[in-house]
Amino acid sequence: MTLWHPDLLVGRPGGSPGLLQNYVGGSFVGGKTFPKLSPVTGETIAEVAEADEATVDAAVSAARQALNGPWGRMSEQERAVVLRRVADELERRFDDLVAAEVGDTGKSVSQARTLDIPRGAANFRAFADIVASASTESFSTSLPDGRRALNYAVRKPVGVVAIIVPWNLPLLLLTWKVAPALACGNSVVVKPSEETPSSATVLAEVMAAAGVPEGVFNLVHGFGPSSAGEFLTRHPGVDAITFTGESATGSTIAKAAADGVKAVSFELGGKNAGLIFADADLDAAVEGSVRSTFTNGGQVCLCTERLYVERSVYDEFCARLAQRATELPYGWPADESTANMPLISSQHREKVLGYYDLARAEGATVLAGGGVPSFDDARDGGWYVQPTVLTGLAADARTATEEIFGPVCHIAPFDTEDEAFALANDSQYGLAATVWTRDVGRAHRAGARLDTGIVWVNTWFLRDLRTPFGGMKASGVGREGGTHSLAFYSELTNVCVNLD
Ligand code: NAD
Ligand code: 6OD
Repeated sequence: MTLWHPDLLVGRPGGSPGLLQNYVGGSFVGGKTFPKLSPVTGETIAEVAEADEATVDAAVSAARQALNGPWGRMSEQERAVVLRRVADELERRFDDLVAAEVGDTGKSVSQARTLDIPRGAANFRAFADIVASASTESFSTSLPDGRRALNYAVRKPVGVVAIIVPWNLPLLLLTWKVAPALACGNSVVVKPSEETPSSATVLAEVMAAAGVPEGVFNLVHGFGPSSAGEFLTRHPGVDAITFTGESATGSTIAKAAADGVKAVSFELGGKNAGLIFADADLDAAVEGSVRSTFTNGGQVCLCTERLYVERSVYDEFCARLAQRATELPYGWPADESTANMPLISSQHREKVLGYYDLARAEGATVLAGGGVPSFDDARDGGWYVQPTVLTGLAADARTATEEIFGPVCHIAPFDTEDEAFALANDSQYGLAATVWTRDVGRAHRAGARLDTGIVWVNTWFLRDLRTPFGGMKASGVGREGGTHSLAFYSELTNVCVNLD
């Protein structure tokens, strides 16, 4: 059955909607549907089958059963071979996945082609390599009373892993968790965001084509509360939950996980700081801040919403960033030059525009943007906002402290390095920070003193998948990436063999 109609999902008006279904135990299954709207035009582009409690239950049962089948008997090297086949198949379905991601989010084809979809395949290759070369510890033991033993650890899957992800980088964030979970021999039930059901549905087809055994990968569509998300996190058959999304949702899921004493990994929100020192290459700092603020419509958890600039270059930096914000091309997603994208939903646009209004009420100066663009075509039915640059807010203003998740930043001056680090750390969040400086000593001091899971120096969102990824404070619990992912997605059994 063809479930997929890429031509209808490129964010242009005029197509008829397709149907996206759940994937349980190797079969596509339906349900009551809800509409998926294009962020570009507001039109319905697909109908999505919502998983009810029985469908979620069937998905968890299928995942449990798969652990007792051929998947459960494979070695790490054999699973690595399957993961590489998944990566190959993702590349074969490249155009469909680009269309899926662009259709669901309204992002530009150039971003989907260069970031989102390649990272999907890269995630599977990286974790195939990581698991195939992973080792466990062993100890030759000799006790004071003369007894001797060999201790060694055996890595085992955790079991059935629930994977719940948001809408901003749908395939990238989903595969970032599916790949290590499968590499470690688990089976998974995934719930993509209700806003972005398409690439996950293609991924289900990819899993089947790559020969992943039935029940190892299951997909349930739907919402959070009283829907597939809650049914999944409360299900007693789920052994571990990995979640990416808002900090408040993480808190709700933590409560559900507590009832079943389930392991959790949380990648949550941020209000990330960028520090621009006067010794920085200012051209690079401006362009880097354009990227870190406006990429993906500012809808990346790693985006910079707070910029602090050393006073001697503050005026120049503000003027240049504001100028660049007004120059970013709109355009349809299919146009290669498009830099702006719509927000994901009308509800999210209301939230972001609410912060634009609040910023004015809190006394901000709007250096760029602050409103809604007008197109005189079908995009006026979509959810665009202008990239926005603010100054003049008090340090404790809500606009300067709460995560907005849109194309907006606030810029404030600083005078000393200590002050810059203190301003950056003055946040409930601790996900990422970006530092622009030519002073190598300062770069290392920033790494040591900034309370964030990631510190980028003279770059932003440069990723090596072997490195620890996650957030401090309200930005998360735990680390994934490289062997840190193996630690979450596997259990270790220590075997102690008496040598006497
Ligand atoms: P969200 O928390 O609203 O939703 C995320 C997912 O959780 C969705 O699939 C949603 O349906 C589901 N969900 C919602 N309520 C639930 C519940 N009660 N039980 C189970 N599932 C539930 O987040 P969003 O709006 O989709 O995404 C934006 C947020 O995600 C931002 O805060 C952003 O910073 C964060 N984010 C963090 C990272 C990271 O790596 N730290 C990455 C991307 C996005
Ligand atoms: O690059 C990654 O692995 C990752 N998890 C990125 C998260 C981006 C947040 O929107």
